[in-house]
Order: sequence, then C-alpha cells, then structure tokens
Amino acid sequence: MVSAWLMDNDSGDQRLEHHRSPPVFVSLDDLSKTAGVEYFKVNLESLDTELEDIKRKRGYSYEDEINISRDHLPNYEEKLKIFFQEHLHTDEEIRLVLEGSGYFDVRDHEENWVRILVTPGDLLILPAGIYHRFTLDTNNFIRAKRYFVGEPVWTPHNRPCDEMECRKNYLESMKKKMEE
Ligand code: KMT
Ligand code: NI
Repeated sequence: MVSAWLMDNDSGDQRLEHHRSPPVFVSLDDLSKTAGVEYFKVNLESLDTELEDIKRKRGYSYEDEINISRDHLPNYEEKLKIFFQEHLHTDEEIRLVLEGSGYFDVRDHEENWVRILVTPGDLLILPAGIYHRFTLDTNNFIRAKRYFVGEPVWTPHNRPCDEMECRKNYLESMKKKMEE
C-alpha cells in the first residue's frame, strides 16, 4: 500500500526514507488535492478488471516494462542520476509496480517534497507538468509497467521550465482544485 510523507532537508543518501522529525505523513486524498497525483491499488494476482477499466477509460494504448536494477538497466548509474533530477513531462507519468519498490518524490502546492513509497500493486499517475523525481530505495530494484496514451514520449524537462504549456496548465488545474 502506498505511503507518503513530507521530506526532511537532509541532502544525504537519496535511497533513505528522509522522514521529517517527527514524521509528517501525507494521505492519498491530500496528494490528490495538493499535487493532482492519482493512485489505484491493483490486484496483481488475479486478472484485474479494475486495471482493464482504467486502461480503457483513460485510453492507455501503449504499455511496456522497465526493470531498474544494476543487472538489467543499461547505463544504470547514469539513468538513476537522470531519474533523480527534478523534472516534468508533457504527458502523465503512469507506473504500475510489479516487483520491488522505490520512491517517487513530487512537489506539492507549497513546493514541499512529498516522498511516495511505491510497492507491488501500486498504480501511480503523475499529472503532466508536475515537478517530480524518482529514486530506488535501499533494495535497489523495481520492475514496473509503463503506460501511455498514444506514441510514448519519455523526455524529461529539467527544472526550471515554467514557461512550458503543460506547466501552466498544471498550475491552472491545481488552482481550480484548491478553490473547490
Ligand atoms: C521515470 O521516468 O522516472 C522512470 O521510469 C523511473 C521510475 S519507473 C518505476
Ligand atoms: Ni519523470
């Protein structure tokens, strides 16, 4: 089950939890309201009709798998550095964890880093235009499905890129959400 918390300001090992002292947890509801992040729990054991529903409703026409581990990912060290640079995408980042674990860090509306621990069965959807990053945890392994609407574009745009249309749209939609 996904668990999320506000990060401390310690620049030490990115693979550690980086809890604040005392810890401040963030609920899925808060994550949706303050960052537009969506989450679904998927049953990996049975053929999950909920997953098929989500794919159909949201038009996920493309899928593949990513295995992030020293033995499986070409240019492992270099890729990990790229994943952990604060960036955004012009489209949603959709990941379903199959094995292993890791942290997606997202900026909330107050620019706090929220660290989201993902484990098998977690389907996380980061909206287009949200600043975020990814790191493995101390297990050093994650295998996940990647979904996409149409032809996949994985390009990360490193911060700052506030002038991008997707960034402006994201901020606008968050503002609306906060006013609800
Ligand atoms: C990305 O784009 O940050 C990644 O694909 C890495 C995380 S996938 C579990
Ligand atoms: Ni990304």
